Amino acid sequence: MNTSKSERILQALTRFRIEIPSWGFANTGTRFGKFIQAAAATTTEEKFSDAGQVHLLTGVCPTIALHVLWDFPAGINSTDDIQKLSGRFGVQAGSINPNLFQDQEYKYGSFGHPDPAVRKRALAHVKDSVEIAERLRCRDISLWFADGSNYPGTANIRKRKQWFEESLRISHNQLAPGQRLLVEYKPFEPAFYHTDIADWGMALHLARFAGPQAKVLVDTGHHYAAQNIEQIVAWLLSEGMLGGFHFNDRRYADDDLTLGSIDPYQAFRIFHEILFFEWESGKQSDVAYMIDQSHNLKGKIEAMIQTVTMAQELFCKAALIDHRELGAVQEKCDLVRAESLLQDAFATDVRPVIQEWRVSKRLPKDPMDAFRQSGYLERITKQRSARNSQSLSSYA
Ligand code: PSV
Ligand code: MN
Repeated sequence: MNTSKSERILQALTRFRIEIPSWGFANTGTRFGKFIQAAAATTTEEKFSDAGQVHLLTGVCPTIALHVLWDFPAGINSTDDIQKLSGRFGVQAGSINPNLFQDQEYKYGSFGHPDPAVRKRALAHVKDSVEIAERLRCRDISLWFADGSNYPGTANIRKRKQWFEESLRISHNQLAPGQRLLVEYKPFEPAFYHTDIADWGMALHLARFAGPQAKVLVDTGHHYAAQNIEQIVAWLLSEGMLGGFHFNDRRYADDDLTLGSIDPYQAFRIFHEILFFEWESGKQSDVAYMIDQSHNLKGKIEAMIQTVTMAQELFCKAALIDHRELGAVQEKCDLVRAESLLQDAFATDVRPVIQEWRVSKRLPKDPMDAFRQSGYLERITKQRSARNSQSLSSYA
């Protein structure tokens, strides 16, 4: 590989960071049941500990996304504990995710619920989440709504849109300067007829309505199978409305598979759109890269390391594209040359340069191998298996 290519990779490595989700270390399942893992994290402390391992070995995951209902047992009063965990395990709190989908009150919706009392309750939870984020100096409050309906005629879609507009604007006005509200969309599930924020256009409208600190969050699993996600990314970038990503891969729907396991070229194309935009506009985009995966069958920490290193590789590959040349051949409509610039970059083995970079940063050359050698998994399996098998019996 020539020096200029290695330099491009090194520049990409210097800036690439990705946030890992606390819920990726916990026991999760499908709607048919949970498969309990002996080493799964059951407390916020354990989630921080596991996230700390991933960061220790990869060096690129300094923050952990937290879900308020799952990670803040004492609500807003948990922030001191979270700060202590950050200090102990070397990872900071990242995006704060309010939970507006799990309480019984939200059976028919949260911001879209016809009962104003439920909407008020949902608003109070978001207000608390903004306060939590402020105390922890977290920039992003990331909102996902399960709101929708299962049968035609059962919900007033226009009224619900209006309630969303109102509540998001109120929530936006509670933000501190510099904080952001990220609005996530999803076409279906758990609602199977209509979902209140079903696609990027709806999320874009609502984010704009909410105010200037609201942006759109793209979860790669939240699209219909044939959708061109990188085009959505390009449009949101050009509108200044792309706030961040929840990365994962999928074969069918919101499968939450590890990034790149099905279609690594897609994640590469997304990174390409971002880097091409940055080159053209001359400014670095302000986009939060986050992982949103829950691993049912793979070991959770290994799956996370696998995902992080895959994301890092795909980002580096995308950084190899010569934008000046791409722009020139696009103008000449030289389709084959333009396409091969992407294909050649994608086909380049960037791993040797990444390994050199890791060594230069005193990181293990191969984070997965280092994890397997470390004894951490064996230790936590011993410590956690009794509690996890208890939770197994409570599922029987
Ligand atoms: C919903 O499918 C989602 O993508 C949202 O981001 C949630 O916060 C997350 O998964 C965890 O349930
Ligand atoms: Mn998500």
